Amino acid sequence: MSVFDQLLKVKKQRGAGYLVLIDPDKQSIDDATTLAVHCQDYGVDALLVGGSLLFAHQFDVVIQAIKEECNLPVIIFPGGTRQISPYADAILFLSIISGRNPNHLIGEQVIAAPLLKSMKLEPISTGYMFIESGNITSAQFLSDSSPIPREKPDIAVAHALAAEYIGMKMCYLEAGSGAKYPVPEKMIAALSQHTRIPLIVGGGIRSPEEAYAKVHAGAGFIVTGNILEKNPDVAMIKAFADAIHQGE
Ligand code: 1GP
Repeated sequence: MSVFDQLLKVKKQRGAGYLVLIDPDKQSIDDATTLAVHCQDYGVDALLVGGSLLFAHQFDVVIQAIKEECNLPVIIFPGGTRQISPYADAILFLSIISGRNPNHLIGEQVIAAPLLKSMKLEPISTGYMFIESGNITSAQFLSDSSPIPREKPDIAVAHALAAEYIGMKMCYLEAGSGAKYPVPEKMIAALSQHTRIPLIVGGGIRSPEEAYAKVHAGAGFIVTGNILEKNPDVAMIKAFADAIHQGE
């Protein structure tokens, strides 16, 4: 079964899925592996690996180490074409559709596509949308892309519909890692009402209650990163997983 089909199955069976982001720049290999094993044991559905930059030259090594210890699907969440590894199970094949920078709409993808083919890495075509979140995030700055105003759900809906009609499989609403304000529920609800592709929501989600509110509004998948990097506590992982799997 493809990783995308596994994600759809999780969403169907558990109401929504919980994805934990591991940024190789922010953790040692040992810490990343320990976190991955805790995630597997306490209810996380899949791991995302990636980051806005790549200071540490250990992308392959981190993914290999995680795969040795943990059976969860490992999906690359690439900050650029240097973050591609044959050891992962799939990659979010992102196009920054909220921006108008052609390089991040199609240029980087053209460079990456033959590499993915040769590595037999499953691409999961994803419309990536930045949502204004109270500060300029690393991903916005580095990709030279403006976010969608947080009080304009209609603009977000139009983008998500375009993603669906182009044939993208998922839509990722990104407030940015460490965002001051996460993606508003009103916007998630509008997208969930008007589009059929699953919504991934991440950036600035700091509590299980917030995660639950996003799922209740219509998020299909919740991503957390920072909160577990700061506090890789198993009780916290379980609390997030339980809140997100409310449809179980
Ligand atoms: C960033 O959505 C992720 O792409 C995670 O954000 O680190 O703020 O949880 P946080």
